[in-house]
Amino acid sequence: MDPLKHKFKEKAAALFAEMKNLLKQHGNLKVDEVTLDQVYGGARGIKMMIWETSALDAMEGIRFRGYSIPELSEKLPTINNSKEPVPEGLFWLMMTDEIPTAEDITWLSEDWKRRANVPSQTFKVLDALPKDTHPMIQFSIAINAMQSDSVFAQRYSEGMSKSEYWDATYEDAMNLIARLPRVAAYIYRRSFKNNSHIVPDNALDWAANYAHMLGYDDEDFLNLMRLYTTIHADHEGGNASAHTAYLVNSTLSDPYLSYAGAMNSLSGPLHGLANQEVIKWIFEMVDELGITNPSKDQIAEYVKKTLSEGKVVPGYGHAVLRRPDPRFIAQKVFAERYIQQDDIVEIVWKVFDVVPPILESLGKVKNPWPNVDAHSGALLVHYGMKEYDYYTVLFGVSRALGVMAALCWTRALGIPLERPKSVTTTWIKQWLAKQSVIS
Ligand code: CMX
Repeated sequence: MDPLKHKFKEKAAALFAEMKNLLKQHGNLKVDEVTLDQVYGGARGIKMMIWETSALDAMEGIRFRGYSIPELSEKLPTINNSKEPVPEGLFWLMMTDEIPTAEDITWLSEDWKRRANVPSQTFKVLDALPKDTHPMIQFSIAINAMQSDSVFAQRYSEGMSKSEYWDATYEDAMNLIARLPRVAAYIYRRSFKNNSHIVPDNALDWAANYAHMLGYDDEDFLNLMRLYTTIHADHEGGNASAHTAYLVNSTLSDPYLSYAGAMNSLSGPLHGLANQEVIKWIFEMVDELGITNPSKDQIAEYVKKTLSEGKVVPGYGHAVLRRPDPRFIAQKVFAERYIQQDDIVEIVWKVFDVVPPILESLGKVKNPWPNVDAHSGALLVHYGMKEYDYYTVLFGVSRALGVMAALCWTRALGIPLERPKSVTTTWIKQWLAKQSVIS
């Protein structure tokens, strides 16, 4: 058994026993109350699922196994002279709740290389699609196409015992993560670079190799990809893409089918697609104003126009966060460190000054601050990746780390089929009448 799987097995067995004991002793205690606002309001804040790999605090932002992003930068070991944390380290941490050694992540990086062989039909399926198919649709289809290789589906059909579900999920999770950069880079090169594909460089770590296969070998871009794929990896379980994967996987659909579902969810403009919408919105603003360095007043006017047209300001607001997203801040710090001067980056920083007071003045927006998507596109444009239709695929490659680690935990804990209760408005009115609230 490989060292990560071995460690995971021990940790998972211990948590399983603890969970059983907690449920036996306290299973009928209430952890939450649900208001009518929450029932009609997208189930905001209702505690109803287990997600071991990260937790989101409204004020502090994301913590992965208790560590903030700056703490991860300090504590996670690096490889290949990386100046940024590498996602191999974060994945190990999410799986084991332990900071890995440099040796651990070197092993993991090599293991993903061994698993990276993409089933050939995946490329044939992609090649059959019109070239202008949105990259996220191609990505979702490609993940479904790889499903024929699912260890979970194969072993289930052979009568696998429940106690082995975590093991088969682990194999699929590791294979899927290993293969995504190749598939995602293939989509980029076929959509935007005339089908001129780039072979992997096995001397590189996972994120750097992805950057290389995309066609960007600048050392700073490799570091950007390491940071990008680390900070986008997980955002607790309730966000739409993670929750979709959790729901689909709860039916014992295998990790490929679950992750394709997650990617369809990430493709929405209120979620992952917002990263393309931000840059599109900035490009349109610059085009309309006819200048590359608009003033804060000009940006404010453009923001007001966007709102008056009944649209949202992309990259701002969040369902949980109530402060600037630390993932936005991490990217700002990256830009300050690596980029001397860049018009689009400067626009992003001016927008950061201008938008919050305007959104606050609407009196209804709960969080006027930037989220992760407000900054990422400007960094990509700086290094030459201007094809913003592709940006959500980068997010999707990264998000696999958190979701796949979490699915290993979910299957190890034997979490059952998810099936919340829905009600009708008629039921609500009858219920209110019983509370003597309405007659
Ligand atoms: N611009 C304009 N209006 C906004 C807004 C924004 N950025 N953010 C919230 N609002 C509006 C909502 O549309 C809602 O208006 P109505 O009552 O008229 O429908 C009102 O403010 C209250 O919304 P909220 O409770 O503050 O926010 P929600 O939890 O409902 O929604 C989110 C959160 C992210 C969907 C929303 O802030 C938004 O649409 N932001 C822009 C899109 C975006 O950046 N999404 C990426 C989020 C991060 C990610 O998942 O990747």
